[in-house]
Order: sequence, then C-alpha cells, then structure tokens
Amino acid sequence: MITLYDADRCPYCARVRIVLAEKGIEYEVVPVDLGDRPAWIYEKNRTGRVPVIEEDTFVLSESAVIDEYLEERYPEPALLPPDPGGRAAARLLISRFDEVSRPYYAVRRGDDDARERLDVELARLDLLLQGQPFLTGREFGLADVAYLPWILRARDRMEVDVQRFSALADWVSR
Ligand SMILES: N[C@@H](CCC(=O)N[C@@H](CS)C(=O)NCC(=O)O)C(=O)O
Repeated sequence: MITLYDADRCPYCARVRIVLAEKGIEYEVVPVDLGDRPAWIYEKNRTGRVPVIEEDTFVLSESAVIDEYLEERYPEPALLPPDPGGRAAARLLISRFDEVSRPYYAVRRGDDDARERLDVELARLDLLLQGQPFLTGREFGLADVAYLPWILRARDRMEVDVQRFSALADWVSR
C-alpha cells in the first residue's frame, strides 16, 4: 500500500492525488501540517516538503518525479502519449511549469504587475489549447495534471477570471 504524505491545500500534492485517482491506486494519507511541520518529514524528504510517497522501504519526493514513477509502475490508464515525440512534449511542458508558477506565486504575494504576467502565461496555455483538447494532444495526461491545480486555485482563491481565456476555460471543464 502506498502512503502519501500530503497537505490538503498543496497544489503539488494535488498533482499526485490526481494521478493516484486516475489510475485507481489505493493509498493511505498521512496529513502534514505545513504550519507546524513535524521533524520526521525531513527523514522522508531532505527539503521537508510534501508530497512524499512511501511504499515499503521506497520513499520518493518531488511531485513531477512521483507522477512519472506512478506512470511507469502503474501503466494503465496511460497518462503519457504513446509516441516518443508526444512524451517529450509532455515532459517539456512539465519542466517549463515554472513559467506559470512564478507569476502565480507573485500574484499570491501581491507583487506589482503579477496579474499581467500571469495573464501572459494563461494566454500561452489558451493558445495551445485552441488546437487540441488537452495540453499534449487528444488525451488527458501528466502535463494537464502538472498545471491544473494552480489554474483551479488561481480561479477559486485568487479571483483570476479564467473565462477570459475560452479554450483554457473549456479545458478546465473537460
Ligand atoms: N518541487 C516540489 C515542491 C513541493 C512544495 O513546495 N510543497 C510545499 C507545499 S505546497 C511545501 O511542502 N512547503 C513547505 C516548505 O516549503 O517549507 C514538488 O514538486 O513536489
């Protein structure tokens, strides 16, 4: 049984919860209070951050790495495209996620121009989604998982109007 060290509000944890749910993997949750982090979490992850998964003696951190691990260990349903080019495109988007997270956290801090900077990135995603239903093509996959938790939180908690980007809004509904 997989254990997920988790924090409910954490979008990186949401990435892992989504993949676990998509693949129907049973798991148990150990909630970690980020406001009062237990010392033992540093034994699971030297950065002290969540998510972390554990299975017997195997312990793994970093949401994107965990998601790729789950994809390899539980291949069905596939969350990466079947062709090498499609897989590479998904990994490229995931590795460039900082382009969205930097302005996202800047909005959260209330930095000047942050909302405009986030809009530029949302417009970029919108453009991509005008040509295809999901970020790397016809099927929902790891790239969508990597971005969705932040888009939902921007919409629901930061009053970012996602409806201004119609392809992006359709993708969220999908
Ligand atoms: N790069 C990490 C980031 C994880 C992360 O930043 N998690 C936050 C919660 S959303 C955390 O544990 N923060 C505590 C801290 O930074 O001290 C990943 O993708 O898993």
